[in-house]
Amino acid sequence: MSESTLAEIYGWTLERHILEQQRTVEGATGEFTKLFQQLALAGKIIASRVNQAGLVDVLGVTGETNVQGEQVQKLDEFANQALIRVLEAGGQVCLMASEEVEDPIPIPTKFPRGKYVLMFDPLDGSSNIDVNISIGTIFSVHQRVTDSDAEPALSDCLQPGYKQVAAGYIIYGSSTMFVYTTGQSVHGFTLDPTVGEFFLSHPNIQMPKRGKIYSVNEGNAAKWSDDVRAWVDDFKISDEDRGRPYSGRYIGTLVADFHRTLLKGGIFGYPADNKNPNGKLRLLYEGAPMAMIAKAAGGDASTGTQKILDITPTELHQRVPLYIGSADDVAEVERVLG
Ligand code: AHM
Ligand code: MG
Repeated sequence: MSESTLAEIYGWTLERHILEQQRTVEGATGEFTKLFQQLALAGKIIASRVNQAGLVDVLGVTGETNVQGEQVQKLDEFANQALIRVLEAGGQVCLMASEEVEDPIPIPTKFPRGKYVLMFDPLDGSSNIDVNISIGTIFSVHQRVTDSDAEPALSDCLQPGYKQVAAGYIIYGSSTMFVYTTGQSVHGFTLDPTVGEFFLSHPNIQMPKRGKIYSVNEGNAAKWSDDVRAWVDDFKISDEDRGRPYSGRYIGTLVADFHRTLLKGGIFGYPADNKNPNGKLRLLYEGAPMAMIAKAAGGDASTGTQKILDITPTELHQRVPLYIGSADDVAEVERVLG
């Protein structure tokens, strides 16, 4: 990398970028900027612990089972606590929800409450923690809809994705990146661990209109509908005019599979199947935030029959079939399943 590019990158921290963006928002109070400072801090704390995996005692399970009926990994629990402790004291949030916690998480009365509702998957890709494969944190930000004098309630969480004011993820991979959108554009920041700051490395990310990669857990094929099987088989045929065959890539961490799809295009799918009629992934802190990012980058996200951002949730931990990626690739799966 040339010195001038380095200078450009080091000129733009995540904080400065958000401050600049907020300057153009009428009536901005600085609360949003502070919320992102807290998210970045939590991300740095989690990244530092992830990077010590194998050296300190953070691998393996806690022995607990979470609300999803899954074994809780030590790092899941650490990430969950890091986010809650940093964000509850920040003063920007009035309610939180986490994949690891059954009910919405109130802010203790000793802390001030802000107007934002934050939902997160603290450590996505749990099955990859112990094997040194990328994992991540996903977050979704809404404004509260209940009266500011009232107690925040579940209804503050159960809002459709198109009402999100921001969404993002932090990927703990070969480097740590913070990717977010407020709806207009998507920006990626890479952590320089020697400085302890996220720097703008991927401004204005655009997803290719069509890709060459499909990403799905084909081990589930026997449980899929004929339509889903036909959709996947179609990627493997030899047809130059239709850009076939596609390459197959599947990491098993949504954040990592989505990050690749965002940068390179193509499609990630986690279909419904005959055992899981709503698929596996959760709407509020997996599907909806990733859908907001995809859309802002020129891509799309769908259940196959409905846009992810249009779904009004009825439950906090609601699951949803998810097809997300390049706009043309998502349009195609909607044609097959619609
Ligand atoms: P998690 O949030 O408990 O880690 O589970 C969600 C993960 C996603 O990251 C990933 O896309 C999917 O589950 C992988 O599921 P599978 O192992 O069934 O392919
Ligand atoms: Mg997850």
